[in-house]
Amino acid sequence: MSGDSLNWERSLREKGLDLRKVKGRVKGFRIETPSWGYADSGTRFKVFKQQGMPRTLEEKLEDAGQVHKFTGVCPTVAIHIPWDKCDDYGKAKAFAKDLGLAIGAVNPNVFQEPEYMLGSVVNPDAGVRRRATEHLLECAGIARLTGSRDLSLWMSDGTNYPGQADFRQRKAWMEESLIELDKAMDDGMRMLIEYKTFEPSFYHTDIADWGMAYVFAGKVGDKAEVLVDLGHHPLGSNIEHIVAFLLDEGKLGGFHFNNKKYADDDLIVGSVNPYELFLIFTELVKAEDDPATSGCAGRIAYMIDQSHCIEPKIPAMIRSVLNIQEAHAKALLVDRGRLAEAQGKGDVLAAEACVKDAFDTDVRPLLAEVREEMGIDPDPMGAYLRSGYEKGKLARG
Ligand code: PSV
Ligand code: MN
Repeated sequence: MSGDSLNWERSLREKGLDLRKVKGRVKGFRIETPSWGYADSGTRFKVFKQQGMPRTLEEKLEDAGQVHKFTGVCPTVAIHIPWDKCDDYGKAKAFAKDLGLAIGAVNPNVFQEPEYMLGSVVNPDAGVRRRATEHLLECAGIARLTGSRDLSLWMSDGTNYPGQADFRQRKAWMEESLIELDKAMDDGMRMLIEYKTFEPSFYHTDIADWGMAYVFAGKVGDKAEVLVDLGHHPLGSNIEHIVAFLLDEGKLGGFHFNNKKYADDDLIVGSVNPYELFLIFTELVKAEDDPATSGCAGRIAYMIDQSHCIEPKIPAMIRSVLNIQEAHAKALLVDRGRLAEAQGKGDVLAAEACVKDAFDTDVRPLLAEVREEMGIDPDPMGAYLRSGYEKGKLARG
């Protein structure tokens, strides 16, 4: 069966899958885009400035509105504070609403101020630790004003040299700060704890991997869950295994989609390793269908975290959304009955072929049909490029 792409209609028929259900799940899958992904960004070596970049939160929301308009599945926009700091969050919320959008996760930023050179909530200076925790509390307040459910925390803290700091002391400070934040959060709000193996520090990171994030989430309690950013693992990590493990523990709260080839985490999701993305979705879809994990799977915030460097921003975001939808749709086509049977028999090759068959299925015509049924253009990228919005952006100066 390998080689040619499989036909999705035949694939559905042969597996006895319900077309309406598959389409319904594709239509219902929401993806949040990041405000910072629309603005000028680059690497520490160079920011290649593009023309017509949004300068305010309102302009970023306008651009995000285009992604939602042409894909139909991106109605929320994550904000980063202070990058998106504004005087009136109620007004920003209303502005978003007029565009058919809502403000999504609020991301505190404890990595930019000069005071944070040696750390934020784990800085050796108590005054700096206080300042960083106050910023987290401020963001909880902002989330209340914007009506956001999620506070998405990436703590950049870490050290560069052996002996620079006391790991356990820092662990205690981290815990203290997160617990204080938890107390300031309303019921129904969530704290998503992100991990990253390295960068900006290179010797150790205070929340280096999913296990550490899981432990902190456990200490904080019910509101805290783990956020998996696809770019934040050592090379060779089996991310789908981590995803399945966290789902099984009921502690997977969010995703940051992107692609990493070596170290950076800002490439278009699914551009380098679409099979990995599909395998991750296979675990997610399975967890949605399992009563033991469906509660956790149903709460997951799916967000893109990409600051594109050389790509035009809105098309890059649209491409990311399309890649995610393809991976999701393919995962919906895995023949679970056949897979369970092969696994039960220990038939390694049949099990692997079962997963690969779904991946090899060309779901693009299925997605085009879904889009038509949603009343949008079956070719979101083409429709956006024809719309003239890119040209219109240039008027911003
Ligand atoms: C850090 O690399 C990260 O993934 C965090 O989610 C930040 O909030 C985001 O990127 C933007 O810098
Ligand atoms: Mn991230």
